[in-house]
Amino acid sequence: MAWRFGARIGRLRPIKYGLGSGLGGGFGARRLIQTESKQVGSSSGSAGKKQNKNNNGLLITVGVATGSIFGFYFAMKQTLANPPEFIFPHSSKTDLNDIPSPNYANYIEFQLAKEKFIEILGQDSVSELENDIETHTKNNYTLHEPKPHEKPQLILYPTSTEQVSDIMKIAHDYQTPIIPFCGGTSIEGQYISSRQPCVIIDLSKINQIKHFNKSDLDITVGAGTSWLDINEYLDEYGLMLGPDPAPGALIGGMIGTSCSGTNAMRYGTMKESVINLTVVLADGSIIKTKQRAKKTSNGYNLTNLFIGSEGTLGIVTEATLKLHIKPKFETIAVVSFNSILDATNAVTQLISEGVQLNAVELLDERMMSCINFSKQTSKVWDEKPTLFFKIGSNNSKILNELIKDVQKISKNHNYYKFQFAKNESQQQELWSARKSIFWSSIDYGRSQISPNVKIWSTDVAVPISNLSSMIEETIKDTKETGLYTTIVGHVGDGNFHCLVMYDEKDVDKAMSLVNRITERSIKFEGTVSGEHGIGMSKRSHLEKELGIETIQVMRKLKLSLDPLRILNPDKIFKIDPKDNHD
Ligand SMILES: Cc1cc2nc3c(=O)[nH]c(=O)nc-3n(C[C@H](O)[C@H](O)[C@H](O)COP(=O)(O)OP(=O)(O)OC[C@H]3O[C@@H](n4cnc5c(N)ncnc54)[C@H](O)[C@@H]3O)c2cc1C
Ligand SMILES: *[C@@H]1O[C@H](CO)[C@@H](O)[C@H](O)[C@H]1NC(C)=O
Ligand SMILES: *[C@@H]1O[C@H](CO)[C@@H](O)[C@H](O)[C@H]1NC(C)=O
Ligand SMILES: *[C@@H]1O[C@H](CO)[C@@H](O)[C@H](O)[C@H]1NC(C)=O
Ligand SMILES: *[C@@H]1O[C@H](CO)[C@@H](O)[C@H](O)[C@H]1NC(C)=O
Ligand SMILES: *[C@@H]1O[C@H](CO)[C@@H](O)[C@H](O)[C@H]1NC(C)=O
Ligand SMILES: *[C@@H]1O[C@H](CO)[C@@H](O)[C@H](O)[C@H]1NC(C)=O
Ligand SMILES: *[C@@H]1O[C@H](CO)[C@@H](O)[C@H](O)[C@H]1NC(C)=O
Ligand SMILES: CC(=O)N[C@H]1CO[C@H](CO)[C@@H](O)[C@@H]1O
Repeated sequence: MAWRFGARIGRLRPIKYGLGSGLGGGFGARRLIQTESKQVGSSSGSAGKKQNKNNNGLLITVGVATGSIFGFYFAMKQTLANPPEFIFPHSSKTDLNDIPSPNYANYIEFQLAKEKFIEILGQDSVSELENDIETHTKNNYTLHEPKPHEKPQLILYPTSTEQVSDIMKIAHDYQTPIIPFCGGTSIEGQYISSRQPCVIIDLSKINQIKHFNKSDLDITVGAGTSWLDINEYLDEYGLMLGPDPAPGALIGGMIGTSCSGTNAMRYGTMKESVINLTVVLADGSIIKTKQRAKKTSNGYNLTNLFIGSEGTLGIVTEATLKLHIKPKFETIAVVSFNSILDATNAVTQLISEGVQLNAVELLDERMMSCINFSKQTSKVWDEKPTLFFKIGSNNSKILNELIKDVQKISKNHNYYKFQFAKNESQQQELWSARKSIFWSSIDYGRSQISPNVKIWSTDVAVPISNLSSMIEETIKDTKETGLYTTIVGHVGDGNFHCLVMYDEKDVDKAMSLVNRITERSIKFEGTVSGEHGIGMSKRSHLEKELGIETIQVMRKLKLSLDPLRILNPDKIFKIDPKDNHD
């Protein structure tokens, strides 16, 4: 009997608080005592009841006494466990409801922190200017808009890893929320100042090319370096970076969102492009994730952990990146089809037959007609689903063979028209359509839908064999809503964006369409975000994709690296049970 009590008490629901020392530790310890005494009491009580049925007074007393002794014993054992539960929770996961709300700097503490920031950086690198605040609140493409009060109070401009480390030490001491910021081109609400007070660290001044090693095909740069500047620097060596997101994006932010772009099919995403990193952690420690060797079997891949973590785990200050040799010969082929299904089936066949392509972009007929409409390109286009191919090789004969392969397979799928560029200027002309999609869509929307048209872009990715069905169902769905939508897809990666255009009065209809498209990707064994990330827009979708337990493991990692929850709070998943944003 007593043994059974013991066993039950020993398996009491563990106390999962314990966010480390300070705020969390104190809180956890209080809870521990409360819960334990309550549980011990109730266990003994129910045992007493059972014995009562046997109508044996002595047994009851013995039962209760043994219960209390064992209860006490196991409570002590919990407390003395190694490490004690109130210092470090024993569970492998962290449930949102098992943690208290974070506790951030009050007004006075924030003023003290601000003085210290100025001491470290100098007055010139600590900005409170209206214009600076605005440009670090959102961009013109943001899908998930901040609320009017969600603005940073300070923008800091450090120039070295050491300064970032000093800033984090202060932020840690005063529990000040910090958001790392690079180009500010992310669109899913990745740098919303959801907590007050809030400080943005703008890394754009850490922008040196530190070391270029041509023979190893790697380059070490500051987090604030522009990918376009790196490509310009590498041009004379015939080298390039893989990822190509928005022109304004900088390396640190590209790592933050694990971005890609049109070249990802051939060269991989940011996840495949980083060799090693210098990272400043929440408490100000500086780490290097590994050495420069490309191949390694050296334990946890911390480089990978930081890529796509949206500034929630650490601040990247320097990165060593992989470089690619530009193909000596590259051309553009543009192939239109009678149906979108023919186009996607052609892509599936090209990929399954291993035809080496550098990029495959799909524009649907509505996108083509927006381009036609807006006259952003010198050429007039067939208003049909169209594939844009980048095909490259270091050998012109091989290039010609590849073009023939693309033509042959497109023919199997009844192409409508096949064109390829024979010289540089034709290449630019053909690719210009792909480049103009965003402005063409806006132009069309403003003139045909509403002068205040809004555009929300979905970002799903599915396994390539499911792409045709995914797009087909999506188009059927969009047509039924009556909303105007265009599609641009990095279809070689199974990733496509459906741009939903709407007037403010149709916002509910538009959002429910966006939600259906996003969640449809899960049915097709895909993801709710192929390249734009989660931010605050897609947290609930991510939970549906991965399941609550996987999110709890992410939260556990977050709390182990950033126990005070000061690094970019509220992004990717919730860290506060009182967070009411959907
Ligand atoms: C017109 C347009 C086209 C786009 N096209 C593409 C595309 O083709 N492919 C694509 O993948 N994306 C695209 N994007 C999205 C965007 O360009 C990418 O997400 C890009 O990677 C963001 O980089 P950034 O420097 O602007 O990051 P920011 O917006 O500054 O930051 C992004 C995230 O990273 C975090 N962060 C910033 N700096 C650091 C750091 N040093 N350390 C740790 N975390 C950090 C931030 O806190 C934030 O959560 C496009 C956006 C626009 C507006
Ligand atoms: C947003 O658009 C407005 C008006 O077109 C422009 O003045 C402003 O500079 C843009 N902001 C950013 C951050 O690009
Ligand atoms: C590349 O790295 C190797 C090893 O660190 C070094 O010997 C060589 O000098 C470097 N080359 C350049 C161009 O920096
Ligand atoms: C570790 O992660 C990096 C970044 O995503 C990736 O490039 C590299 O291939 C990974 N390394 C290993 C050994 O898995
Ligand atoms: C990557 O590792 C090399 C040592 O092999 C180091 O010199 C370099 O600074 C590291 N890169 C970063 C960004 O930390
Ligand atoms: C493309 O647009 C032009 C001008 O808007 C229009 O005249 C033409 O019919 C369109 N082309 C096709 C093939 O639809
Ligand atoms: C490219 O080719 C087209 C068609 O063959 C020709 O009209 C044009 O003049 C060429 N342009 C250049 C710069 O050679
Ligand atoms: C996705 O494709 C696989 C084949 O790779 C297929 O078995 C599965 O049924 C498809 N999923 C859906 C929802 O159609
Ligand atoms: C020397 C060299 O890089 N050769 C490559 C040229 O491209 C073909 C295919 O595109 C490769 O197989 C060669 O290795």
